[in-house]
Amino acid sequence: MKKIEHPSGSPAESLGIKLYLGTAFVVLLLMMFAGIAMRASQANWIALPPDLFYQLMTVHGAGMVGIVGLAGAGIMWYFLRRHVVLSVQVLYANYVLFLLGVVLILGAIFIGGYAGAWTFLWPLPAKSMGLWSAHAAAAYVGGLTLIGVGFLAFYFDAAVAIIRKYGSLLKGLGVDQLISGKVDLKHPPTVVASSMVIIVNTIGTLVGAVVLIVTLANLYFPALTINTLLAKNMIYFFGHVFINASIYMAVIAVYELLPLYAKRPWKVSRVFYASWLAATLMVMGVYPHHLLLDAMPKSLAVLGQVISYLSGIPVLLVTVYGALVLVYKSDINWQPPARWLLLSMFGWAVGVIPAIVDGTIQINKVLHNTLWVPGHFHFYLLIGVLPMVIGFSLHVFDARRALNETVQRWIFNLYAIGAIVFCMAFLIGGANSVPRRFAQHWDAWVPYNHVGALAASLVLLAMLLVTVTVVRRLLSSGQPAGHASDV
Ligand code: HEM
Ligand SMILES: [Cu+2]
Repeated sequence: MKKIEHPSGSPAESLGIKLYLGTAFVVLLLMMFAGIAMRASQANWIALPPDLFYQLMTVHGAGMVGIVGLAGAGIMWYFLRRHVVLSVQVLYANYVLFLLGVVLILGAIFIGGYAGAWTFLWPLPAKSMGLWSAHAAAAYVGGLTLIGVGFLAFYFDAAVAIIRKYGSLLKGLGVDQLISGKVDLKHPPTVVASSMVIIVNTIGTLVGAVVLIVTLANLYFPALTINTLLAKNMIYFFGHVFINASIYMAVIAVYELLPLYAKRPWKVSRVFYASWLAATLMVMGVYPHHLLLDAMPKSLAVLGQVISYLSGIPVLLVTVYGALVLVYKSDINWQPPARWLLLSMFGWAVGVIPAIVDGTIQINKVLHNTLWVPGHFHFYLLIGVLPMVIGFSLHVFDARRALNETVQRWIFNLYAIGAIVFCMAFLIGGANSVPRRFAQHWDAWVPYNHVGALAASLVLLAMLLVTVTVVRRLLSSGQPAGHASDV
């Protein structure tokens, strides 16, 4: 494989990316530990008091979603920086706001006892039945708001940079080329994906900020309220868009790195542009699939179902199909990063299937609020997004120091098998009507939990070993590796 040195990365930039990634791996490990504690408690191996279970569930949900967002932002920034001029100060500002938010959230949960889940569903933060104070809820909501402000600044900087170079975000997205049919084969997929994420996640985060601020105000001025169903709509719009945007940021690693290993370029096309445009519109219209059980207008529920079928599909298809075409009969170099990136394609593609099943109204009536739901999203987060982050991290720093192939292969297998079994235990439990978000389980449900907790331990072990490898490379002074757009 041709090794290309980083063309323009300043030390401050490298350090910024290292901070994002190093923080991500440490937090991922801690949150996995919290996850295993929950699963082991459901398996009756340890006895977590229910209040602690829900605190862990809150920190795990918020922590995982937030940190995947941060890692995705790091990946996006690293590659987008090769094409447009980004501000390194904003990169750091986002990081600092993120950390401040985390401190507030940790204090809210472990000092204040806030345990209302990461979704802070209205009016739960204010109605704790004495379990936590208004201040604790305010610290949680305030922490999320700080993180949101950081992301808004991050996207604003990226938006300005793309508009400066390409004229508009729609041009970044390739819409003009899609319409005119004159495809510029040099237009980077990274800019397409980044433009999409900037558009949807700015809107999503702003909606989130509004409902966060209303929630905050209500804690101290109870007369100030919001319609419950409206609040739920806003929260799920924000939550759905944010986690999806994290996937769409992390997938840039596949566009930029897989071509390097397959020694073939990843070219844009009209189909590619059309898929990303479709995803831009649909990711925002699909969130009603979280509200199929609510008293929503039927038309919106139907819209939620229909778009659920279509939403993830275009980008997923062009990406997975593109990845397969890229490696098919290529003389791909199956080094560890390439393996992880291909695993991510598997996890993302397979995880979407149970998601679509659950997005069907008739099925949702039965499956919603069962472990089927964590089953599908752990599938595409644990086996889809995390492998993107891992593949990127193993590739990007100190690429000249070879990885021990045999050891890395074992770690990879351990992770893949553990993660698949772990998700299947959730899915099978859900198919048998085991509810989600229950601290205590009936005896009949416990066998699934045993399998899940065991498999999760394998994942944690593998992740620990990956983290050791990654952190050693982050701490070394080696230069960041190249990427497809240098070729
Ligand atoms: C070894 C890895 C992991 C383990 C053991 C684990 C375990 C768990 C458990 C036991 C639950 C609660 C399920 C229930 O409702 O009873 C849960 C929920 C959740 N997990 Fe994980 N998880 C892992 C990885 C991840 C990852 C990588 C992500 C995201 C990137 C993630 C995001 C979430 C979210 C968003 C929830 C929902 C929390 C809620 O219902 O409010 N988890 N996880
Ligand atoms: Cu959703």
